[in-house]
Amino acid sequence: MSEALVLVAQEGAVRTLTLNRPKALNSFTTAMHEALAAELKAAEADTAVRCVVLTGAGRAFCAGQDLADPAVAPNLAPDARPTDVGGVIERFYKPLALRLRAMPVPVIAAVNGVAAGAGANLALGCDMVIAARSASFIQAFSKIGLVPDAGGTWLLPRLVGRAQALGLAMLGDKLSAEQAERIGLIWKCVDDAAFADEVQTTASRLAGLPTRALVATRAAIDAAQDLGFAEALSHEGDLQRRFVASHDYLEGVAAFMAKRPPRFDGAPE
Ligand code: T3D
Repeated sequence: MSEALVLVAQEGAVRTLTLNRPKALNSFTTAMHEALAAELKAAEADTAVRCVVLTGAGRAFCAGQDLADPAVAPNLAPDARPTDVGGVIERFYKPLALRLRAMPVPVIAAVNGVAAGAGANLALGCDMVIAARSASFIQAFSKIGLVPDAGGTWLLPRLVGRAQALGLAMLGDKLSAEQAERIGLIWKCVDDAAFADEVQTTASRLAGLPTRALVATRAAIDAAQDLGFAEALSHEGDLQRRFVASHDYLEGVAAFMAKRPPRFDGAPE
């Protein structure tokens, strides 16, 4: 039996999904897209999951689209019709990027090695990117005559500003994890030896925090990009009004007053 294209592991409330095509640097085929979508859907539906970690098997995180996949590989025959790359984006990359942005729990990209093309932007679309020091990020699109996709045109300028976004996207150079941390593209770069522990510790911490408030924080920060200051303040007020009714708020305040650690359950308010 062939090995699963996405490996699944559960430790406490942390669900780890590992892209598993190491020989092709975990690049996306249609089948791997389908497997990842199914596993994200399963994680969404499982109330025992309070944090998802996305990572890659072997030496890469993900090299983006599998350029040999018949669904997208250019057909060089003289009378061939162009492959429907736009259709692939609509069917697979767009739903994947949207799903990550709407997950009911925090999502960490644990970038264990090279993240190229859509693989880089898949990582950047997660809530937090932790990269091993030996990992790297490449906006590889310009090297093959394409533009950034999987959310790259939206994410890059918001993360690092227009100047850095254009430099990264036009030149397509390899950016080390250390540089990525320095310019604010990712949350953290950690030594390879400490990487697995750092990912698990951060994931466990997130899993023990008030899940609903974390997810609302993500949504509010994203929404604020398109709001004026006064509107953002009002939106924050609306959210606080909603969250003071939550069990996690009552627990957080009770724990503070009693000088004990809180036990958040992440339940709906
Ligand atoms: O086209 C559409 O559908 C639109 C959607 C586009 C989304 C995109 O992601 S476009 C960008 C696609 N990705 C790339 O262009 C990256 C291609 N890969 C690379 O540039 C390099 O492999 C890396 C810089 C990522 C790593 O380089 P290196 O030297 O460490 O490894 P390598 O030797 O190049 O690759 C190792 C193997 O993985 C190799 O196979 P082999 O020779 O051992 O049998 C290589 O062909 C394979 N591989 C790596 N990336 C891909 C791939 N095979 C298919 N597709 C890949 N993207």
